Amino acid sequence: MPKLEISRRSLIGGMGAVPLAGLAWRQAEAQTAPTRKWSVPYGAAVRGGSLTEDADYRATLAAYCDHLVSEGGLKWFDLRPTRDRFDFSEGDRYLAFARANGMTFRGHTLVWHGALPPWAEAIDNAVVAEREMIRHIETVVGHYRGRIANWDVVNEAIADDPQTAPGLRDSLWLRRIGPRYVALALRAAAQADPGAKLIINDYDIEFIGDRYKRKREAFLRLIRSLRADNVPLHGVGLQGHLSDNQIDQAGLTAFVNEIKAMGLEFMVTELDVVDNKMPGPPDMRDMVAAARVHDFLGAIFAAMKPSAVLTWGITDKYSWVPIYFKRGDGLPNRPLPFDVQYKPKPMMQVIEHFCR
Ligand code: 9MR
Repeated sequence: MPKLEISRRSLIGGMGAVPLAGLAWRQAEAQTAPTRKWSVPYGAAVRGGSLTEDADYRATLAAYCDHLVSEGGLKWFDLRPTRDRFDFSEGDRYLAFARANGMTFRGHTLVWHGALPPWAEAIDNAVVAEREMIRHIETVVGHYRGRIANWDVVNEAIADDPQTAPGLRDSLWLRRIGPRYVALALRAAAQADPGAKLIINDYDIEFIGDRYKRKREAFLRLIRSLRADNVPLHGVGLQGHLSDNQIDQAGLTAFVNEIKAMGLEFMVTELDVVDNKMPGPPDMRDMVAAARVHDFLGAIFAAMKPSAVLTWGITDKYSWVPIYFKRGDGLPNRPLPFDVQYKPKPMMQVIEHFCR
């Protein structure tokens, strides 16, 4: 494993003060502070090719992250190219990197509407769907039993605009098994590794607007019904793919308060800023993105400390955002806390401000 190639001083030292509202940057303190083990652990999603090829990438992850999660590798598409073959090579590699650097590795994701291989998409009946879903969870959680302590068991179960209860997203799992697939998945995961924390994860509940409010309500409805049925569930993940939409701070704080009242953990699982509709000049855009993250984390921390904050990648060099949300002005997207040269951006200051 490479030694730390970038020091905290060289990363943070060149930044200077950033005049972000409500944020006093204590540079001297930051230069001597430990880079990890913040009071709320920080982490990032990791990518395979970059991990092999890019030493600065490895060093930045090792310098800042207490958690890692894989962007791919543990999705059905990667794990199960055919029905009967489970390929753990990518996941095992991420886990080895995480462990060698004293990080914990979270599993993403066991049951999702996306990233399904063609053979799974083609499942056309309830018996096979249930059998394969359970076999998947038993095999994958079983393989990592005692080594992956935190799983996104069900990802994005809520419809984008839930008009009527229960408001679940159309997916292979809903179509073939019905709404009970969520509880089935959680129960199977608990059985496969009773020590693992089980999370349900979703997005788009943090913005101002009726659609987001409806999604928030549907998500809470699902969580409450799982609790009422004594389904094993330890926490709720909010992805946090932010954008030019304003954060509904009161709504988000109220949501997190509900989670807290149920005795569940809350974590931020995929934070980044989709910046295709934000101002052009990079400096200005970085400030707007940081302010958005400030609003988002501020609303969450007003209710409770999350158990972790993870960004969906760590550097603008490697992100899903340009694939789907390229800018009209041709300028590169800047969705993540470090730029392409691995210099921390104001977004990282905001994360540190809340988490350290
Ligand atoms: O960033 C991920 C991208 O590299 C993959 O191609 C894609 C499909 O597997 O998934 C992306 O990650 C998604 C995550 O798994 C769930 N929430 C939304 C993320 C961004 O699309």
